[in-house]
Amino acid sequence: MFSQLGDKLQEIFKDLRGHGTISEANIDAALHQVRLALLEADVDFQVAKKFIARVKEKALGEAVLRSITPGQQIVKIFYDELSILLGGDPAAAGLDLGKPGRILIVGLNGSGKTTSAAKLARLLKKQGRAPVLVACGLQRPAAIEQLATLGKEIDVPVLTPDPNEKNVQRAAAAALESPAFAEPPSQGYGEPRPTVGQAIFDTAGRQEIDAALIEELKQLKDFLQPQETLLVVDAATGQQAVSVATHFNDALQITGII
Ligand SMILES: Nc1nc2c(ncn2[C@@H]2O[C@H](COP(=O)(O)OP(=O)(O)OP(=O)(O)O)[C@@H](O)[C@H]2O)c(=O)[nH]1
Ligand SMILES: [Mg+2]
Repeated sequence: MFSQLGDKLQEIFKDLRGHGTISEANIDAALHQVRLALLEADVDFQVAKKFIARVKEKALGEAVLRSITPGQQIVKIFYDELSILLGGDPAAAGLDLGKPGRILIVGLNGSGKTTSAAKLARLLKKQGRAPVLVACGLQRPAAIEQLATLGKEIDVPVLTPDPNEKNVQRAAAAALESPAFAEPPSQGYGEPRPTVGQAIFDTAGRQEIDAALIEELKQLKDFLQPQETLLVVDAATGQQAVSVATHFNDALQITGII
């Protein structure tokens, strides 16, 4: 998807650069083609529209059109705005090493929550923190096993609920009282040894239309008061990602996206 979009943009930019002088009509034509290319790449309509409006406003600035290399400058505006659109610099998680941290992982079924929870735990461990993975997806026993297996691979403790526990809030409460969270294991961490755990709560997948399950997540969030609520989305979902992110954000005020 991105390589096709890249090829198209290259073509459009090559054409723009070729012009010695550039008129508003040249810019409009290029923007029209870029918009089509974005929509063909399954970029959300509103996102494409806002992007085009921002580029146009900057490109029509006097300084750009009167410069010696207007084509080059406009290509640079495109490039800068595209970088922002694609995420800019990743933000660091707002976790304080000195305080116990709680990270809630949410997302649609099969979006990669459990895998991302383990990747995040591995990253935090590398940074000298003491992550603990907590299984809060209680519907499927295999989901708990999956988290336990991943935790073993990266040598991070995994807190699993009592097999009879059907209430996620109680499962989360039990995990927070567990010694693994309060006192991270003495081995396997660098110096200085972290004194408090960073708990990552892996939840069961939801469909954005499933109000009851979303409500359960809301209650879990109210109970946990996590510093971070991270939404995991599959990078290949295209424009659907916008509606998914909007729904989850409305219900849970997410703080970031993986
Ligand atoms: N290629 C690729 N596959 C991934 C990635 N993350 C997860 N997967 C795969 O996607 C599938 C689903 O990943 P999970 O982490 O189990 O997703 P989940 O959101 O926890 O799924 P549920 O708990 O069932 O809702 C698995 O087969 C993963 O191996 C990724 O970054 N790249
Ligand atoms: Mg999972």
